[in-house]
Amino acid sequence: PAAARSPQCTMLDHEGWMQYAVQLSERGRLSTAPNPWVGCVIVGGDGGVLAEGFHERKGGPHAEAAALAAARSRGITSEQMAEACCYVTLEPCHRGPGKTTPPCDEALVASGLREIHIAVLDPDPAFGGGAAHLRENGICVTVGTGAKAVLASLRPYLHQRRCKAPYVVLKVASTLDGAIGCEDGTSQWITGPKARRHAQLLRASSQAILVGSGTAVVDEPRLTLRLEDEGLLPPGWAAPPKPPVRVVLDARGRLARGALLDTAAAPTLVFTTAAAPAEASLETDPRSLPIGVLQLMVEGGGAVIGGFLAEGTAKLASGSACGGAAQQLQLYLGATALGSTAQRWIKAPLASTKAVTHICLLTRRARHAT
Ligand code: AOF
Ligand code: ZN
Repeated sequence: PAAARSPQCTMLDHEGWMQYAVQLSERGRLSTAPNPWVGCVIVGGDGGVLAEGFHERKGGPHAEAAALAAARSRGITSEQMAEACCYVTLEPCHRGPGKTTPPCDEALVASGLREIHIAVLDPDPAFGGGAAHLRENGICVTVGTGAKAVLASLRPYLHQRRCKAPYVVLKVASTLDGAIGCEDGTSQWITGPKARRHAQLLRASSQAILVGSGTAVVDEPRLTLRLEDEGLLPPGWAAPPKPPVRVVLDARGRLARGALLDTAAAPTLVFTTAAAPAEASLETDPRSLPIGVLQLMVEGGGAVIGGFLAEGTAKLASGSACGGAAQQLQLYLGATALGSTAQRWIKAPLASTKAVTHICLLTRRARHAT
């Protein structure tokens, strides 16, 4: 039976408190994979914050567990909890095989809370069912509060759990006339410092970064993070526990040397085909590769980006529920290839064939222009 709604809670600005919980959750964005980033705030009957928490890393306390621990350490009584309202961005987890921490639904029931707002349900089939468990225990549960913001923030996690494939972000730095580089390599910096900082954060929120062998050989990118050196970590955010895995598509085995093969900086996974000479095959210890890629960032070059987009168009045309091979485009726009500085960027979801076709045209032109 649903508990009677406590009058205090109906007075509160539910959407506003959920926005606050989303802000808390973002502090874990770079560090929680393969888990989702989640935030939780418990608001007392008088409208003040009793406790809050966010999930920082797999194996550590979940957002709800962190908030409940904070409430205990502040001496919050179960009477105060009974009058409080709890906001959590993701459905509290339920007992399931392979869980590494205690289930949050049971902890919430034991806390004495009577009212809980959940923004979105957990699509992870192993740990869903928390909302039903809370209701069965007499807690008044509202699902959908602030859902729009959480759907946007948690998209990589939600996509990965639903589609069993990473959320793929294509990053393209392009001039307004559609060039992504010059033959002599002088256009390395289409982007200005602001856009490059943004791209660093994009790398940090990805668990893998992919390039083609052309980019690997010509640009010799390190594809590593320089967040702390450059003071790019937003205040209060937890740093990524590991550098993203570097992935190189190297069909013909051209990657014989270079910075990407220095695996002291980050692990590198090289995909070759039978067309590669035997001596190009490299040994990788699979145990050194972190698992759980929620977000994959594709950094180029033109042929690889074009390949992802072409495959995307085909999948979209076939009506695939999970969309194409890529889900988002980050397009950094600079004025000209030489000495230009992109300080603006466009983030576009690749959910329609129209968008993909448009971008395909752009990158095809770009390839011809280089
Ligand atoms: C929550 N709150 O803050 C998070 C949840 O191995 P575990 O114990 O960390 O459980 C992992 C699963 O818990 C993860 O796959 C997802 O379904 C859920 N994440 N749930 O109640 C949180 N991060
Ligand atoms: Zn949990």
